[in-house]
Amino acid sequence: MIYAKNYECLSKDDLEQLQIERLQATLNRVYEKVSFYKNAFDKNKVNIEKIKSIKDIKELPFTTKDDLRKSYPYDMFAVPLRDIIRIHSSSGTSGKPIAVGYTRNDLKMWSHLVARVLTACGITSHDFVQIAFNYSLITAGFGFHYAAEEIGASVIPSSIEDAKKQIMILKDYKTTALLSTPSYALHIAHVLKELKINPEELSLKIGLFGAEPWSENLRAQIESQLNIKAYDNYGISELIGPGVSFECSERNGLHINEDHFIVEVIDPKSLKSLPVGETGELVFTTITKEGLPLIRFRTGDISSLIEEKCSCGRTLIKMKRISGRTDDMIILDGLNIFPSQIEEILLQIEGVEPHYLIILDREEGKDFMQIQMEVPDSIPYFDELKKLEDFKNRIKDHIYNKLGINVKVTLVEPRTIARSSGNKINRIIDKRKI
Ligand code: DLL
Repeated sequence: MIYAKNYECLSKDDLEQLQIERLQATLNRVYEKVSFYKNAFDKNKVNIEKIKSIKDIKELPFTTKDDLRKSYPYDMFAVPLRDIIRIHSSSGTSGKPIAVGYTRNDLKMWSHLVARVLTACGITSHDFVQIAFNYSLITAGFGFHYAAEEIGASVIPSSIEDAKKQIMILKDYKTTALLSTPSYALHIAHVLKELKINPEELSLKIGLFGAEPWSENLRAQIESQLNIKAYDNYGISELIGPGVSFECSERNGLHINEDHFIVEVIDPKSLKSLPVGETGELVFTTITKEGLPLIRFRTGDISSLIEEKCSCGRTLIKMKRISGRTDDMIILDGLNIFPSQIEEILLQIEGVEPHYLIILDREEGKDFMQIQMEVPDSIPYFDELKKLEDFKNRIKDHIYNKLGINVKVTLVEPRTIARSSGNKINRIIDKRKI
């Protein structure tokens, strides 16, 4: 099912026409209303009259998180504060938060975009949608809530209650779709197993997960443990929240809502645009937002674009799932490694539980990576030293074969590594910076 066929299936020419009209209107508005953009355009000698095609977007300056931080809280809003009717903020996982203001039209548009996301993974008015995201300053809870109401689903705002309560709700309310971070879904699956509840006793069919990086292997684990089909979706609060891109039934890349966001991929070092298919940093320009319009916003997220006909019928371009961030990229022995690569490799090893910590440290001037894992249930703790040693070596060798790096592996008691509480989970401790 497609929520907005007239926009999600536009021909390339029609889409470009719509984009350029919306871009020009946005540029005029930000130049007039936001002093940051007036200064930036003047400084870079940008004549907005000359931006006549989407390709010309390269002439425009970038906006960074730092620019937004410097204008904290309201300096980059493009409307008077009386027109802002909701304020959220970025999750602030890396630094000071950023205030995001929405006008009435922004909120309407947001619900519409997230309704596309829900529809693409098969959620309809017949579904019971359990929203296990935090309802707070961050965008996830409210973003999904109003969209699920818009499509007429029965909305269960369970927020981030403890996993046992989530399970009680899943069972009693006959939830059919679970929305959460992937790590929280995994935690719920784990508690379900502890409670000896067979997932087949639940009515759950669909999982819609996002807000943090996850791998194909993690998807497979969540799907088998919860007996569902799991879908990825991506968004950023500065841009709107959830609703930027989403998987369809093909689950091979995330369609970008291009009639609202113009996407580019750039080389984060040279800042040059990269062709479709090449991996780099995602950059988005909002072309319909009123409260906080952003021009060439550098996300710090690493992905690439996929331009191919999708069997779902949407013509919206797709992006690959996020492989990491420019700023959580681990550099070790000159190699660039993303935490998602480590996860992908770990989960290929038999007996490995998807709970781990990556600790980066320095000893005698040499950086090293330590991976902290839990002893698998299949090896009774301290009982079988040889088996534990073999298990550690298997992990070390596997990582060395795949990535060419030597890691230290330490084992801790089962269930001692922090589980997701519903918020984004941090699996990296970089002691080198401390
Ligand atoms: O996480 C919005 C969101 C909520 C998206 C719920 C999807 C579902 P922020 O808190 O501003 O917004 O965090 C944005 O989270 O730059 C990515 O690094 C990361 N992120 C979001 N979705 C994904 C995803 C929300 N599907 C930051 N895969 C982004 C990987 C993701 N990373």
